[in-house]
Amino acid sequence: MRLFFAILPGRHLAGTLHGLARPLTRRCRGRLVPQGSLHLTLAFLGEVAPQRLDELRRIGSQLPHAAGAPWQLDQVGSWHGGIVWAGASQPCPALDELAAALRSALAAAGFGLEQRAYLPHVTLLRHARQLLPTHAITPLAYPLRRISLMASTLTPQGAHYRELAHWP
Ligand code: 2AM
Repeated sequence: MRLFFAILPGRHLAGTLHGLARPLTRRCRGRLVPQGSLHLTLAFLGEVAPQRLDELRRIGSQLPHAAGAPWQLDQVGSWHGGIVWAGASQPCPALDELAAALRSALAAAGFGLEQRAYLPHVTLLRHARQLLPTHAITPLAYPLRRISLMASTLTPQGAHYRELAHWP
C-alpha cells in the first residue's frame, strides 16, 4: 500500500483553495487537484506492507497535540516538475514540531522516509507547464486539528486518496 500521513483541510477551506487554484490552470495549465483530494502531507511513506498498518496506527495515536496557531497559508508558487502549490512565507512552529515528532517516530520504527527537508505545502495543480512566480495571497488559516493516515492509489486519471485512520 502507498501510504502517507496528512492533515486534510475542512470542506470550507478545501473549497477556498480549489477556488484559488481554478484560475491558475489558465496561466499554468496542468491538472487541477480535485477539491476532495487537497491535503497537507506530513510524511510520505511510499509502499508499506499491510501488516505494518497496526504500527502506523500506534504511531498516529501517540502523536503530541499540535499546540499553537494554525498554519498560515499566504502565498502560491510552483516548482519545476509541474507542481503549483499553496504555502506559507513564515515557518509554523506547531506544524514543524508535529511533523518532526511524526518523522522521528516513523524513523525509530524503521519506516523509510525521504531525506529531503520537509517543506509544507498543499499541491493545487500537477503537470503544470508554466512556472508560477511565488506571490502573496490573502492569508488563509489552515487548522492543525486532525491527522490522517492516507492510502494513495495511482490511476491514469491521477491519485485517489482514502483515509484509513485519523486522530485529533
Ligand atoms: P506533492 O503533492 O508535492 O506531490 C501523496 O502522494 C502526497 O505525498 C503528496 O502530497 C505528495 O507531495 C507527497 N509526497 C512527498 N514525497 C513524495 C514522493 N517521494 N512521492 C510521491 N509523493 C510524495
